Amino acid sequence: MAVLRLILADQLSDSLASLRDADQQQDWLVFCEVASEASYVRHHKKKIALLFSAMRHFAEHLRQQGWQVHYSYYKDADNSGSLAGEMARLVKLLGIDKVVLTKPGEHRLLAQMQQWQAELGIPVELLEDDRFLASTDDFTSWAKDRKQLRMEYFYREMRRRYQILLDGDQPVGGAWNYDSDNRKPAPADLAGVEPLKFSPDDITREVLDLVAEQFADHPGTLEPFHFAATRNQALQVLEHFVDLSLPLFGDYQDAMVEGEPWLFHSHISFYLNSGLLLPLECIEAAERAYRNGRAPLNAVEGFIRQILGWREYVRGIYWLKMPAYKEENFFAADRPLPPLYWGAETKMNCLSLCVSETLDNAYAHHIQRLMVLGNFALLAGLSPEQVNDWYLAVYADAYEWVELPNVTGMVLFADGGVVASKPYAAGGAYISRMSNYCKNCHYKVKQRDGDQACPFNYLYWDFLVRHREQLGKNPRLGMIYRSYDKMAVEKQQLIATDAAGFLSKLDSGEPV
Ligand code: FAD
Ligand code: DLZ
Ligand code: SF4
Repeated sequence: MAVLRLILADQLSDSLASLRDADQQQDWLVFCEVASEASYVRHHKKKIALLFSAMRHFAEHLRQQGWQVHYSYYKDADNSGSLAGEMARLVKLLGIDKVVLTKPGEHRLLAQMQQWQAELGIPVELLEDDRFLASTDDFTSWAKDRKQLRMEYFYREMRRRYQILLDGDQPVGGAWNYDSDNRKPAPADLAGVEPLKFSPDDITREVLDLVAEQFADHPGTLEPFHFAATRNQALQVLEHFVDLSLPLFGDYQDAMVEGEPWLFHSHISFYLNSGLLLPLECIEAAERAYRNGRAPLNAVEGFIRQILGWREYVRGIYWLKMPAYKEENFFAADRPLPPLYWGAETKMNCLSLCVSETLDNAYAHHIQRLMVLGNFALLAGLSPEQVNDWYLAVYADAYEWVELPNVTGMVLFADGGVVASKPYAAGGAYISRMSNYCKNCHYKVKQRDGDQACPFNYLYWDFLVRHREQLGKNPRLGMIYRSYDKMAVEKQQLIATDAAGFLSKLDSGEPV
């Protein structure tokens, strides 16, 4: 019986469930570069190049291992342009009796694939994606009967289950979480570790030409392009991080520095999410560095928490709450995404830098995504649908399972508090403390009102006042509302006037 085993762009792992019991003599391993997936949001050029190049390299790796591989190239004359179209075409072309695939990371695609058996008229088997450390069933049982789904408790269970950073059954060092040690502001001259860069080989070069030609209207800068394209290169990125950046990862995890987009972060999300790296090997590499005295506990625990905790947790939330989660809009926010997110002029230096780094690199680190780009979207009341589409398009590590809970839950509080216990809203003081962005800004971060005041300052209060009905009873915000109530009425009026003036400028398309 000939089985077609479809491998998606983010399923580039030898250990993929659908490869496990494959038959080298009869089965076909199939990759499809298709217009529908490359364009359902306007993905960053570098993201498309990264995935097409990694797919082509992985297909070659499988061919060299003796597999029959069919690869639908983007420009093939008979490429139908969609995954469903390619399945219909290839089932006939290759004489296929059955289709096997590992479940995708997006609800949209899963819903389509669940129709394929009826559409194709042959059995279609969808296997669980067991490259994650918590299955969707594990997460559902953890979530059952809990009033609150806080990441911290999920993370502790995962530490115990995988025996990570434990002494017996207790956390190494006596605490589960060293986050309070991980908030050092950036010294003025802080320079990050230069990321490992790979020169494009012939396969990548061909992909870069294709993307330049076919996706010229997509956002972002295509070259220079230095991402890893193979597992071997991705492993080098991991090793580079553990050796050079991990020791300082904790201290400067939340720091932001003008001209330093990469700092001490690992830059492995591209490879973890496309399957070139697996989560447990990254966690174990970090734990080994701690046990060998090569990195301190706050750094190692902080890094491991991101992968064993946050990454698994957001995936659990996604599958638990979809499809309704995509429609969540707790604050009924409906302001369109302003053109500054696509690089239009803004006098706000923090936003301008984070947007331009995003468009150049298809990357921004967590605090830039959360406390600058996300904080502004929250305070300005931007439409969750448009904000989600933006994050999904511009980051090379973005797939809906990970992007949506971070944006709808963590950044916009659009789920009403499933992921976060209060909105991550902040005034300019936070950005000023954690970065050197304010030094070169048109606005004055210490100024509270007037034309020169940092917009984050009045937008912060205006947001809280606008949403008092939804947030006023949140115990974590009680003190903040009390300090607003103690402000002089004139001060409260200035906040309202400045915010209204700023938002109307934003709406009229005037640079802010
Ligand atoms: P590091 O800082 O070195 O962290 C190590 C790893 O931990 C990351 O590679 C990632 O796999 C994991 N991780 C860290 N934080 C999170 C998190 N909140 N959720 C899930 N995994 C996490 N991450 C994505 O992989 N894809 C996305 O589309 C994405 N969208 C985001 C959108 C917003 C608004 C926010 C606030 C965060 C988002 N993140 C996303 C999480 C995080 O910003 C990125 O994982 C991280 O910046 C990737 O860079 P790094 O590999 O250098 O991470
Ligand atoms: C993001 C993406 C892009 C740009 N192109 C393709 C493609 O051509 N073929 C493919 O199999 N997958 C692609 N993807 C990833 C999918 O859109 C989707 O996000 C993931 O497969 C979900 O698991
Ligand atoms: Fe951003 Fe305000 Fe600082 Fe300017 S002053 S960089 S707008 S936080």
